[in-house]
Amino acid sequence: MERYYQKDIECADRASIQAIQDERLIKQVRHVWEKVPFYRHKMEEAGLTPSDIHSTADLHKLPFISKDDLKDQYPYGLLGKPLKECVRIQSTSGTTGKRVVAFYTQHDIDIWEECCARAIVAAGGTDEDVVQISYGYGLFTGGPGLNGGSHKVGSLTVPTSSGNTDRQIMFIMDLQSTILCCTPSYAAYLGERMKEMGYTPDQIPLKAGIFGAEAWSEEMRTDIEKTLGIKAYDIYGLTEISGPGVSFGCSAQNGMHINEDHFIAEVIDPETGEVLPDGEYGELVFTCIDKEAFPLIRYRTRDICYLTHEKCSCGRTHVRMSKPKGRTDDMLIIRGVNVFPSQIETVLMNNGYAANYQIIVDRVNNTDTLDVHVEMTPEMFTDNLGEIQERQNVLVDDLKSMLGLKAKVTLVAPKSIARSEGKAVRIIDKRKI
Ligand code: DLL
Repeated sequence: MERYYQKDIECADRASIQAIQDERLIKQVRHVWEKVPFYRHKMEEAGLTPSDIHSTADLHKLPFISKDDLKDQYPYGLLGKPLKECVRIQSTSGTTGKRVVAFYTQHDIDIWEECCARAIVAAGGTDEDVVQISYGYGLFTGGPGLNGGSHKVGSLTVPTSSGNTDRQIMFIMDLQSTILCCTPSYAAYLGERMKEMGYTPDQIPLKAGIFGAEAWSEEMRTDIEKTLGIKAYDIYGLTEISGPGVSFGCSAQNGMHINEDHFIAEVIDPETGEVLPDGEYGELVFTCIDKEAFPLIRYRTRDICYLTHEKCSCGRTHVRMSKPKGRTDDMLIIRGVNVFPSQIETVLMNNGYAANYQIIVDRVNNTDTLDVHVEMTPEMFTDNLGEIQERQNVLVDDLKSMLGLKAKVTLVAPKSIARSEGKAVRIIDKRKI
């Protein structure tokens, strides 16, 4: 039977959700107009005052904000509350330029942790579970967010943080952990390591995993579920909007429910800014309607997905977002063709490879090159060059039909590509170096 952390709101009818959103949006717009000069200027530039926003139907009138705005306002420019009311910051793992620093009041933290609790309960978590959190703790939101959610559910929380793989496995086995929270790439690595150590899925006490923080394919989900003997749930979020739990997967494993009592989602055409209907891929945009310290309005996430209001078999009524197929800034343009790394991953996994690969893009004699390095699995490992060549050819053909582009494929030995304990680094774009 499906269980919920906050059934009344998670399964509320559309009219009730709409009413909550309308009321909170109006209040939030007034709040940022009064407290955050940045928003007042933006609204004035667009010829708007708070009295122009009567409901969510007026949301489209408000200007977008982007990561560049966040960088320009770093660190305190977007604060919606005095510093003395803020109790925490978290920050992005971004490697380029200034980091994004997000602020939280105690109220913001409570809401964030409730969102994570919803995700844990949706994955079957109860106060009898042992929840091992192998997302990084610290500035990254993964560890702290799920830690808070696990406390709210009343589960026994095991804050291992990321890394030290053999110790992770010792805790899984000794404490009989039932729910694992980490990035999908780290889950795959833990599975690989446990298999090497001789554990079979039925010996592994885990029953569910809550995996997110990076794009991962359905094929990778199936793979992880098989090796660890679990059901794998997706979880999505971003530091700017609070962290994990902005949306989460349910028993239907078909998209993620966005916590609509806190966030209004839109999908827009990234070129024109036009709002797109359900089912159409575009850039996801969020408006936080009850955030106090860091109230982002129409924030462009750069994540590419679509929304659906179709009824979900789990009983939750909140809109679902599809698995993000990548980010606008992850999309590679190779010889004019748009390529998402997730498409390459799908081809590899459909051919029996694990998600241990690297995509190397370069420009040689003014022509873009796409090189895919992929590890053979231990079972397929061979030094028979003919066989390797044959396997490479199959991948080249399949990539050609998926991408419409010729790639070079190099099969490499098992374990020769570095494993990641957090978000995997899979793209090396030498054109940018
Ligand atoms: O990754 C928050 C998080 C932690 C989410 C733990 C889930 C679990 P950032 O480091 O700010 O925050 O990165 C946010 O990661 O814009 C997406 O591009 C990507 N992302 C997050 N979750 C998913 C997911 C955390 N389930 C960025 N599928 C987002 C695909 C995801 N991409």
